[in-house]
Amino acid sequence: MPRQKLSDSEIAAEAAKLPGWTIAAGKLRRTFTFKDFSEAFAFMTRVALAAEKMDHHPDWSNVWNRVTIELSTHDAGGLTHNDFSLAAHINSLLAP
Ligand code: H2B
Repeated sequence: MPRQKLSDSEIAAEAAKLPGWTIAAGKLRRTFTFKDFSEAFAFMTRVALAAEKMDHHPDWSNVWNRVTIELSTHDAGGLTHNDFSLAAHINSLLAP
């Protein structure tokens, strides 16, 4: 049930498996810093394509070389497995 809201203990267990992300105001959050704007925007393009494929979209902002991503499931009003799946996928985009 990917869009079922997770409990606090489920969130803690999922978050422990997800390097780099924090829980802030009920959302998963991570800031990524790149060499310059082109690299930041290239990353955003890759995330956008993955998000569209998953039909699960980030709340995000970009300031030059920085991209801040917040994930939550709007339809569920909280965090679901979809958020953790997208976050793990975003991490995998940056894996060496
Ligand atoms: N993205 C996120 N983050 N949360 C949602 O609840 C959501 C979404 N719902 N992308 C999707 C689109 C929904 O609106 C469509 C109709 O499937």
